[in-house]
Amino acid sequence: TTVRIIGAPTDYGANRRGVDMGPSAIRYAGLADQLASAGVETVDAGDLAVPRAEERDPDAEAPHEGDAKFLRETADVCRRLADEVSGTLAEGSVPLALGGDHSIAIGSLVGSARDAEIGAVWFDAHADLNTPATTPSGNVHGMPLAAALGLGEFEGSDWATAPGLNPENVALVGLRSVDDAEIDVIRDHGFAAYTMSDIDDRGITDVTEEAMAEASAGVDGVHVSLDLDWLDPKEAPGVGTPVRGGVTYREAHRAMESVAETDCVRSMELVEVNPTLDQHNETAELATELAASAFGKRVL
Ligand code: DIR
Ligand code: MN
Ligand code: MN
Ligand code: MN
Repeated sequence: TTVRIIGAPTDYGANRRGVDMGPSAIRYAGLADQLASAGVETVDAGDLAVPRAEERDPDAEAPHEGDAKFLRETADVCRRLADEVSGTLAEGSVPLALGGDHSIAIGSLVGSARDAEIGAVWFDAHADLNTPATTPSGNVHGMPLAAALGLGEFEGSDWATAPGLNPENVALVGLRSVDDAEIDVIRDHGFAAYTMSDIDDRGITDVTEEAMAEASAGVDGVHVSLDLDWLDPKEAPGVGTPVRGGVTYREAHRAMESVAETDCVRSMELVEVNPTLDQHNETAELATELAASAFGKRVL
C-alpha cells in the first residue's frame, strides 16, 4: 500500500481557531515514520492552500443565527480536496487527509465516492448530522456527514453531496453528544449508531467489527473518519469540542486494528487536532499512532 497524505489546514468549520495547525502538528509528531513502521509507504502531497480567515471581509462572513459559517470558504477547500482524494485513488494509492476541522470530510467523502459506491464509519463523540437549518452553533464541522448524504441545503449542494455514499452503509461509533435534530436524522434514516454505552456493554472489538461489516457490505470500500474528540479528553486534550466519557487509548488502538483487519479501507482522515489546546503535541502523536494501527501496524 502507498498512502498519500493530503493536508487540509482549515479552521473555518470549527468553534475555535488553531485547528488549521493540525496537519503540521501531525506531521511533526512523526506520521510518516509511524506509517513506515506499519509497513506502509507514504507520499506527502503537502497542504492545500487555504486562505486565512483574517484575509476575508468580516462583514461578508457575518453569519445569521442558525446559519452555517464560512460555507463558501469550506466549499472552495472541499472541492479541491475532493479532486485530490479522487486523483489519489485513480493512481492506486490510499488518500489520508489531515485536518483541519471536520468540515473537510465533505471533500474526502465526495472525492472517495466520485467513481465508487462507498460506506463510511464515523469515529466521533458527535454525529456531525446537523444542517444549516438545524445547526445550534453555525459550525460546519457539525454537519459534514449530513452534507455528504445530501441532507439539508448547502449553498447549491452540488459540491457537498456524495451520491456514491450509501446511507445503508453509514455507521457512527462512540456517540455521546448528539443534538435533538441529529437524533431524528439517525432514527429516520436508520443509520447504524453505537453510543459509548454500546461500547461499555459489548466491548470495542465487537462494536467496531459490526460497524465495519455494515459499512462495507456491498460497496467498493469504506471511508474511515477519525475525529480525535472520539477519545476521552484525558487521552486527547488537543481538540476544540472535548466531551467526557470517550474511548480509552487501548480501545482506540483495538478499534483501529479491527479497521485494518477488514481490509476495505478506501480513504481515511484524521481531524480536529488543535495543537494550541494540546499538551506537548500528544493529541497529534496519538493520531499518528492510531493511523498506523488502522493501516496494519501490529505488536507481533
Ligand atoms: C455540535 C458539535 N453538534 C454542533 N459538533 C461537533 O455544533 O453541531 N462536531 N463538535 O465535531
Ligand atoms: Mn467530534
Ligand atoms: Mn468537530
Ligand atoms: Mn466530528
